[in-house]
Amino acid sequence: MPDRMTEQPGPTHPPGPAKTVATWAGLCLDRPRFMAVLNVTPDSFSDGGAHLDPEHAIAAGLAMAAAGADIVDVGGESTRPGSPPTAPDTEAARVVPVIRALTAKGVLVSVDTRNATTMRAALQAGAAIVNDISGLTHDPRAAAVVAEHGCPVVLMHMRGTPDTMNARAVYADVAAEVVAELAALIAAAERAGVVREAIAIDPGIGFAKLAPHSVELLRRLPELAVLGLPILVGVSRKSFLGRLTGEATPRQRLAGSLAAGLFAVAQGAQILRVHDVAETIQALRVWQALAGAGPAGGVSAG
Ligand code: PMM
Repeated sequence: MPDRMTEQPGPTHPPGPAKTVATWAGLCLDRPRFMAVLNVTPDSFSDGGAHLDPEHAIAAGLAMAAAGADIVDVGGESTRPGSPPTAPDTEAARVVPVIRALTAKGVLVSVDTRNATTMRAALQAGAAIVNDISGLTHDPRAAAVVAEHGCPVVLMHMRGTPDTMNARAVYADVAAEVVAELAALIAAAERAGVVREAIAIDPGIGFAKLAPHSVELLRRLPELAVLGLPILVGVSRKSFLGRLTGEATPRQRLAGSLAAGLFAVAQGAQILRVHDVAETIQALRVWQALAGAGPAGGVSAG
């Protein structure tokens, strides 16, 4: 597995809307970065059950890092629409051994949780980043944990909770409302002591969004740049791809995920949250070589 300090040059940004080059979580965002999804759950919509066994999860996380993931995002709670909450103790027991093993091997790990006790346990186990689908609103102690640790944090937009969010997917102007609600999340995090440089934002594709909302948000992703923070996007295997293609099985949505991921990068996404790391990097390399955005070295002479 490549050490992240000696990583090979990866794909560069293809031509598209102007982006602010920044560093976040120690990663220079002069090129697209990849956050790999590792759900240590029995029931996640996209890969539920595949990595519930810690040994399998650790092996899968190492393979994702070896394939080129910049971050491995370890989650212990299913957040698919309608899913009930997981007890934070159960969640922490799932993620901590996996985080400890991955970080011991030099992998940069984020913890995908909305619970402060799980954040704290994960950070103590070596996680470097908090990824909170509730944007630090679900648990009133969460922002303080992030502020105290001074760690990078992903603030994702959603409304309600996974079991109520679909009923909250009502917008007059989805992009403008998501920008305004993200701005409010950023302000609240800053009031709690989180420094602005620590924050990345995420429009929350599929969270309190129906398929047309997700499509419009991706088309209007450049509007999020007004917030001046790194943009992370997760489209991988999501249900809007099923709506667009008729493919009902999340694991069968690789082609759609690649198309949507490339589109998101062209629209200004700087970090892509993906299940299929090698395939995504391959697609991006080819696309940017054809677009003339990447080094010719992206294509071998053979
Ligand atoms: N999507 C899922 C879970 N966590 N976190 C962020 N920041 N962005 C996302 O789009 C996101 C997330 C959905 O479930 P999955 O883990 O099965 O992909």
